[in-house]
Amino acid sequence: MTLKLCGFAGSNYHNKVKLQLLEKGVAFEEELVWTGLKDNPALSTRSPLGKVPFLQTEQGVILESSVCCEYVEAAYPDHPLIPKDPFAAAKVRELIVYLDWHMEMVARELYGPAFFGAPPAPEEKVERIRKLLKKGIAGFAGLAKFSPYVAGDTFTLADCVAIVHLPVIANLGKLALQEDVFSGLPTRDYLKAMNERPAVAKVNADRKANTVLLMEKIRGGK
Ligand SMILES: N[C@@H](CCC(=O)N[C@@H](CS)C(=O)NCC(=O)O)C(=O)O
Repeated sequence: MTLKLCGFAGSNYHNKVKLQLLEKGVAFEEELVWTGLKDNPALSTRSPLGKVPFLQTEQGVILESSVCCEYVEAAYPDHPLIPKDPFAAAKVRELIVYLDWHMEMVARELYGPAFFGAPPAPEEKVERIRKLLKKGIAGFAGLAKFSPYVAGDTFTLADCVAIVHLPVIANLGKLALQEDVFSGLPTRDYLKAMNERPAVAKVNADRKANTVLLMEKIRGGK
């Protein structure tokens, strides 16, 4: 059975795993699984929290994007995206935790009003998120190298995560916080350079096409 990545291409967590698979040259299929539908056994029977992405493997389902990525690294060791050296590997994983948990998950609290037409968030929530997000980004700024990759001179799994999260967080900053949350960091030049990679360009093209469908579904209340 070919490995299946289940989710939708408008999701940054889906794209984190997709970019890894493409960069490594692993053969896989995508199964379109939406979230937020009322009756959706394709999701509810496989993902107890109703979240995507997940991997459908010969042995069963694997949930959570970071766990999926670790599985992919272990099961498909060619073109490794985590260094062999334990310290260097830890530094890559550290960046991933910062990006996922101290930045993206914080910004995500305002995605509803910023991107999906939900009612505006109360001012105190906006200010709480601004403070937390700035703290997370300041922490990330102390770790990220951008030389030219986020962990140093080699493309790693941390780039797969940075490439999918940084643009969403930057947009969130503009729309919900009215500020350039990455001012002083070379994120724009980094993302432009990364988009020259065929795998990144494909992920971004698929994301744009799928986001049109996603917005139609949201507007149609489906
Ligand atoms: N910690 C999860 C986060 C995944 C996540 O939040 N996915 C979003 C789509 S980008 C989702 O499934 N949202 C639906 C929901 O939370 O109900 C992971 O890393 O896989």
